Amino acid sequence: MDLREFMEKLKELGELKEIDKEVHWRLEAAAISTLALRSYGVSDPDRGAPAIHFRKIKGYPDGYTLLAEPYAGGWKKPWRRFAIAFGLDPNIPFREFLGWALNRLQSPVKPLIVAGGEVKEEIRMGEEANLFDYPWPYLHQGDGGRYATLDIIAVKHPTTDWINWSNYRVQMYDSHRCILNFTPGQQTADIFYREYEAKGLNMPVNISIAEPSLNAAAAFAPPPFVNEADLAGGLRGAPVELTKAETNEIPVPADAEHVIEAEVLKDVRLPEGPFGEFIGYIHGTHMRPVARVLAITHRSDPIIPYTVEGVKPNSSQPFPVAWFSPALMAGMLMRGYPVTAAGFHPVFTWSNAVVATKVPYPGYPRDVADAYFAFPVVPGHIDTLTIVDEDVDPTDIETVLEELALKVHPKRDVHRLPMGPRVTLNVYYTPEERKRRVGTKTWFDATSKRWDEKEMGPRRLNYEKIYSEEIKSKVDALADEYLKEG
Ligand SMILES: Cc1cc2nc3c(=O)[nH]c(=O)nc-3n(C[C@H](O)[C@H](O)[C@H](O)COP(=O)(O)O)c2cc1C
Ligand SMILES: [Mn+2]
Repeated sequence: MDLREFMEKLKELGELKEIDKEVHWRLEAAAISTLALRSYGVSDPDRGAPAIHFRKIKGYPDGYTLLAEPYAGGWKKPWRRFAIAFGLDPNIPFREFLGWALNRLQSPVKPLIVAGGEVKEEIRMGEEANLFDYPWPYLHQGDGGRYATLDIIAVKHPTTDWINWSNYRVQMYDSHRCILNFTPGQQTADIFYREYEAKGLNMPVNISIAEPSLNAAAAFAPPPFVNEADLAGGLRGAPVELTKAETNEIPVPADAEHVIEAEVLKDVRLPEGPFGEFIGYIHGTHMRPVARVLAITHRSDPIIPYTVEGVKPNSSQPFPVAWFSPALMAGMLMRGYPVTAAGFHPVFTWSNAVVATKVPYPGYPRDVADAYFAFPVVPGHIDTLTIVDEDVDPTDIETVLEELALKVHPKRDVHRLPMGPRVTLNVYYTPEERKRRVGTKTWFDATSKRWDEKEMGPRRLNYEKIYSEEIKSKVDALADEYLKEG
């Protein structure tokens, strides 16, 4: 699978639009795709707006193109585009998608090293490798620069075979330098801060633009020392093909669209941002590490995908739903918790996680919350956790809100843990809290309570639960006769 095969699939389903009229990389492309998603978000919340392939970009050669919002789909079913990429039913329900993903991620496939690849159609070394030769989009009015948003950042742990992939945005600072948004606490960031810079070393890095299984694996949050390339192989059911880089020991995807080979410089910081953040607001700058470009390789007609971060719906929002959910679920299952679904619902995005679970004994939700917030990965972003009954779908926002409203005792079921947030981008943080990274984790027990060892508290009323099988079968027969549509 490469990006183009995925685009073909979208096209067959009517979910890719091609625009040949010239558009500007500066705000114009971003505004068009944002408006499209907003309109379709209302008219078709399941399927959403088509991805847009802008085929003529102002100031750039023919063939250097932009792909807007490949993963957005509809805001209610944000795993849909990944389902399409992996050949699943586009309308697959969330729990089935989650089951499929867990299964695949538990069957990793090692990558294959091949010679050459489409990504070597053009090779530019040193001075010739100019970041502004490519149409990186300027996404929100007020941003500090042009960005790569849907990328795969590969780094190597210096003393083991661990090659870590992640998706962090990259700001194009000048023709040969980019700024990497290395949030402390994230794996790639910590490999740099702790394993390279602290030991006086620069860190080699490759930044690739590639296809959905690689984007998915890069956003997925496995424990340390897991190579995301193996997980991408598991998702595809076939090895990812990697090829030698020009300037370092980290292999790059052979069929990538575009690769920046660079080195992250020790002891250098530049102001990253402002940027329209995933949390939905534009923020000021952070001092972040800087990479010096050593080479750029790409297809002769590179396609650069982007997402307009922070607005809804977009192509960033699907990642926590589709990929942090299985990461969270896998972590809970590994620790023996009988959770039935873990995840994020599409509107609360990265902020609030939802865990659906059986409640085998009174007080059990506390064990779930303690385990959840102690994970080494995922929860760093998340300040609030909602624990719901086993039959609730975390992506079904109406039901999650109903559970919060009807099952959370205002005093007893709101719990606070004095733990610092990793990411203090939420707008409720004061500048002081942001600087010192102090905060609190809160969890809501929205499960039906057990009042003692055996007795369950009242359950929700609905048709399934309040009538006996006998009554229901009588009614079903009647309904067939009298209540049929049409
Ligand atoms: C579109 C997109 C942009 C992201 N940008 C960043 C970012 O700039 N910094 C960051 O720390 N995480 C970012 N993330 C989240 C990370 O990709 C995610 O936490 C991943 O698991 C990190 O991998 P790592 O722990 O191996 O470094 C982004 C995710 C997506 C989908
Ligand atoms: Mn990782």
